[in-house]
Amino acid sequence: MKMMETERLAVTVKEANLPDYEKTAREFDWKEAEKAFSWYETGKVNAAYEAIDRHAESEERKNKLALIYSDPNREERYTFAEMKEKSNRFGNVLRKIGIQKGDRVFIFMPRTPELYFSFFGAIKIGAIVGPLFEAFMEAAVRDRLENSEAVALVTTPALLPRVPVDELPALKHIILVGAQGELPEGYYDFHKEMANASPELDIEWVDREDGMLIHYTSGSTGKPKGVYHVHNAMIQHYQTGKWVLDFKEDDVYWCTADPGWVTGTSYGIFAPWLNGVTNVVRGGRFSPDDWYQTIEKYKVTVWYSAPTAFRMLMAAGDDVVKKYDLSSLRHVLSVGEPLNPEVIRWGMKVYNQRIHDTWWMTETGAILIANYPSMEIKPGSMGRPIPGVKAAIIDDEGNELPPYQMGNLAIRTPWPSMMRAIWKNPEKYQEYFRIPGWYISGDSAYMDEEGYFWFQGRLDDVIVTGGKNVGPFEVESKLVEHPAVAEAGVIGKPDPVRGQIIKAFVALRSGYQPSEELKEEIRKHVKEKLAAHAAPREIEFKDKLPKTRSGKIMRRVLKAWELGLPTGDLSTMED
Ligand code: 6R9
Repeated sequence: MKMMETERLAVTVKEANLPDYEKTAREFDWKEAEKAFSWYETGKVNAAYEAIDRHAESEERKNKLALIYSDPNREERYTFAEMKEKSNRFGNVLRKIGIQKGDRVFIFMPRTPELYFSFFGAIKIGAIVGPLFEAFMEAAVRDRLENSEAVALVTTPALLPRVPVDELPALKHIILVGAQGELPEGYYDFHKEMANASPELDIEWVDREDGMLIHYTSGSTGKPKGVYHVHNAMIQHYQTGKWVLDFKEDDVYWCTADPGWVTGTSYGIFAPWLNGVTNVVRGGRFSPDDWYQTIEKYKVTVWYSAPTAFRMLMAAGDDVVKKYDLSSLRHVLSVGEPLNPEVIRWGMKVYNQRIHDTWWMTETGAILIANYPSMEIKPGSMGRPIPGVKAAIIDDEGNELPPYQMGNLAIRTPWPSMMRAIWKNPEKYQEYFRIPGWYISGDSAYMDEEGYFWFQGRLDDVIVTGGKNVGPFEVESKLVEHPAVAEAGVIGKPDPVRGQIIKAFVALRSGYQPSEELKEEIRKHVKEKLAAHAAPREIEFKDKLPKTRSGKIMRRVLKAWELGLPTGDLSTMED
């Protein structure tokens, strides 16, 4: 990898919360961030208290809007005081049925206000919450409830058939949102119980290292892993909300992620509410018109989404953008996958906003590397580590590699929001820390001489063709620059001569027909704009690429299909 002239996008957000990166990175200590919370003095903590009650008890924020919820059938608004009351009631509902500190309470339902009341109610009494995507089918639900030994589940009558209750001995209580008629023993009507519960609750004060959340994440093999997080993570949710999301008192924030994905809890729940910011939640399915309407109607100022969504919006065309007034937007961010430079250029054109990429993982609990509003963006780079965190590229022996050398993206341990365990799987947990002093992310990247990190792919995805390392992301980004290409997934296919050849799966934008000429034209585009050795030797057109529910292109599935191998765990794949 050689040094290169990179495109740079100048700073547009002048009064950002991180005025001087170098200085903050030099001087910052996590102890500083802790001082924002009362438990700094008492030692006892509850993240739900800090996110909701703390504001509900303050004169300035108690009547401030905490949640603006909308979907095609519902629109509701709740102040911090109302959020406190609702979550208190739900905490009492859980206590009444016998839920105790440390018990796992799972939530399997669509994004609605009840999901958020349940989430905080459970955390307030010290339970550990497990949020599940509403789209999970029976096998996915079973694996997660079985592994976590969840005691209670909040769900809806429509989703209940996918819960194999009889096969889950630990699961004692089912709370149904929208229950009708008489319920058998062990089942409860959410709204009825809430109405009967007290609005006052004795919060369970816990230790900062006590459990708060389990997020299941799938690996390429085996069952999904239960990534376990503790209350202490809130320090980093709060601080990255300030520095990276750049929260200010009057912001209206919209994170498009579902709480079934870690982005939907760390940044759909904790970061905004720990900072006392008004949070928009949009239920229902993706549609460009609905999304733009959401921004226009609620005057969203800070918007956190994902590359897959931006690519879909880009494919929907510029004309829809023009139908809406998006002038409230002041800060746009992305996470989950590499953010293609083409998407950033398009964002500048149609939103007049730089899209800020951020990097982190379920396991890391919060953002670790980011493009700050106060910093130049280099399109295609994930940015620089947050102050208080050291990231490096290391080889398999733990040696730090010089700039531009591709290797393991690793983080110095610890940091506040780091996972504390893989639920009931200490061996898996240890694998991340196999090199002493480092967390090994499993991503491959390089760093440039200014300390910006450049993602190359998951380690398993890196392609070695004719002796050269090629990151699939570079090739995919070139592919989506071509006007016919909506999305692309690139894999290495075994080849007797070159070791691997590059194969691209391409979904076309509407209006384009698959043809041999088009393949040739696309191949030529990559060859001329990137490198001859990086041009895909094979291109296959697909209507859709396989993706996770959080929108990530599943290259391992493309590879398995190509090679006729087992696809591994598919529970997180979209329909
Ligand atoms: C938050 C989240 C983690 C994996 C991670 C990496 C990919 C996330 C990225 C990115 C390139 C970015 N990823 N952010 N790749 N650029 N800005 O996504 O968590 O679902 O656990 O996924 O996602 O491969 O290792 P999770």
